Amino acid sequence: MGAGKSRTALTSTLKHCTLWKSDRSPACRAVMMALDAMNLNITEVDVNMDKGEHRNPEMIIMNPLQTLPIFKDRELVICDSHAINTYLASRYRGSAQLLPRDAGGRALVEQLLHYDSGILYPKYRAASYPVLYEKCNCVMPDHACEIECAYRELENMLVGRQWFGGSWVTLSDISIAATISTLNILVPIDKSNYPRLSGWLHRMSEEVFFMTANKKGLGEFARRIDSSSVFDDVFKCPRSSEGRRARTGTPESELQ
Ligand SMILES: N[C@@H](CCC(=O)N[C@@H](CS)C(=O)NCC(=O)O)C(=O)O
Repeated sequence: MGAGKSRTALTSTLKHCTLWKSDRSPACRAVMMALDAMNLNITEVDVNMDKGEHRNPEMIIMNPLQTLPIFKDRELVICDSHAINTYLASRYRGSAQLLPRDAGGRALVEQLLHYDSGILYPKYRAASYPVLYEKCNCVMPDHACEIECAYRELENMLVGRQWFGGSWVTLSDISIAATISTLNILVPIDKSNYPRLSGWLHRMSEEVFFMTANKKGLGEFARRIDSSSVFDDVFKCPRSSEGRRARTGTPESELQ
């Protein structure tokens, strides 16, 4: 049973919170999925990374690393998707499902978040940036090999379990799903070599939050990779998390 299907919490609107994001970024999609899984509405601002908007002076003041996502809750600014998600879960939902409250359960989820941040994400970056930014039109064999190595590790982690962090969907599944669904575009996951991993990704793709928060950006990333062309039609106005969900055609009632 996934958190997306079992949610009972009512939608909360946090008017004092803003997320600067780009849909094609897996790190941003991880935060958007967590927001949707927790039924939290905040202001979302689209930033066009192809135009370098994340390097504008006002963005660099918030995040000297010049990356997205950037999250602001009143005066607090957080610039890492994993830290944003654990903050949101513990500050606003106390969600024992997505982020266990007991020290051991939480450490297991955090271990996977560190795996995503320290192992998976650098592989995504190494393989995709030459295609996104250097006019390279394929994933280099060394990078593809590194990604296959991660698939093997993840396949082994899933022995005897349906989800990475425990018996249900946790924040670790959400972060890993954002990265792995994107890597799957660069180096498709072979079902016969990685049956558990492809089964898990299929289960994740059926979660409501995956459909509302990951699908569209994944498509944008795939088109961007295919064409290496720059999207100009990116939605520019600040809007609410609720508005983004509505555009996917998913009724708000299904999110509760
Ligand atoms: N560990 C960070 C990684 C953030 C990151 O590297 N974001 C990418 C987009 S997915 C970025 O902003 N890259 C800057 C660029 O493409 O110029 C997180 O999880 O938030």
